[in-house]
Amino acid sequence: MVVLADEALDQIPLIRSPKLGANFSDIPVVDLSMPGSAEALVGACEEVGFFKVVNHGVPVELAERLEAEAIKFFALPQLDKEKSGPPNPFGYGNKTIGLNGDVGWVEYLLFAITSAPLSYTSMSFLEEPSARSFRSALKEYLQAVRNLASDLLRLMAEGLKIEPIDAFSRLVMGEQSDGIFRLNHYPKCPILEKLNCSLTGFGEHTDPQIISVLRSNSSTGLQISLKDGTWVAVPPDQESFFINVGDALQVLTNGRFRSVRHRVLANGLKSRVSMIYFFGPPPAERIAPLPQLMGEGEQSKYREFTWGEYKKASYKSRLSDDRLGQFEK
Ligand code: GA4
Repeated sequence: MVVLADEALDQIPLIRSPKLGANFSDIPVVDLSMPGSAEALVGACEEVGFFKVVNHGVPVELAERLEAEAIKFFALPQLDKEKSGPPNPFGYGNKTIGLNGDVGWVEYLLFAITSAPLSYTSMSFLEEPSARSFRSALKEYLQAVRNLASDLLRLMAEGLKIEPIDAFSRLVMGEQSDGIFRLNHYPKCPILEKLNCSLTGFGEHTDPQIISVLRSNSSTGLQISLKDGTWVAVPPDQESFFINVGDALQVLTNGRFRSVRHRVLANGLKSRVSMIYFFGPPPAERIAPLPQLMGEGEQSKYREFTWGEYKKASYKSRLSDDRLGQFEK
């Protein structure tokens, strides 16, 4: 590991990569206003496990309002922010990720989300009367992104030609479903401009859930790993949403869809703010390939587990671990 003069950076893995920043111009785009979007979505989930959604119908102002509230929060004095932490696993976190020693150049807020009625874990700063605008921006944003996720999951069933049309969406829209919402702030790190390497903002991993819906500001940093193992940078687009296939969806499709490995590198010049809604099923839900998707005689590639079991195993793992590996047959 390269040792930097700044002590705070010492603990964070530096990724050596001279050519970083080359953008991947082939990120699949799903245009919800176009015919054929269901097939485009399925193709993207199979080939990459990642796509960008345009003409999604979520007003850009909703994301901008929440982003502005998040920026205000992250600008508070450190001690004030820490009153809403540590994340165990929900709350404010700074540099440490998860419970097993992962670190990154990032601070964040993690909320558990329950549906029907939509609610989120409270934390110290949200109780303040001054957090009213944060709370209303959060609720409106979450509701809009839930509707988008529901549309996308229905489109997925349509594209795969399976019934019922809510085969996927029912898993994450029900009362007991297990959602998580994350607001990330990756401070800019000017010292990087002088070094020929990058700094880990959020280390490589796959998301355990079904799908994740991400929106970021216009700062670069997100990278995804393609089938051949190469890392490519995702050009930011604050008007679009980016969707990750998660581990649970890979299992539900018996490996047909790909849970995409991704990571975020710190930016030297501009801080990055991202918001991600992770859609998980109820803890008791059995995660196994949908029978409607299995060909004749096709066997499941995974041994059976519930979402609760998978989550428990996830929290015992390190970020970069191959979490699905231990459930493969
Ligand atoms: C990755 C996806 C989501 O950000 C997250 C993360 C969670 C956390 O930050 O607390 C985990 C990580 C994520 C997977 C493995 C465990 C749990 C950190 C970690 C090392 C909120 C999630 O659900 O899983």
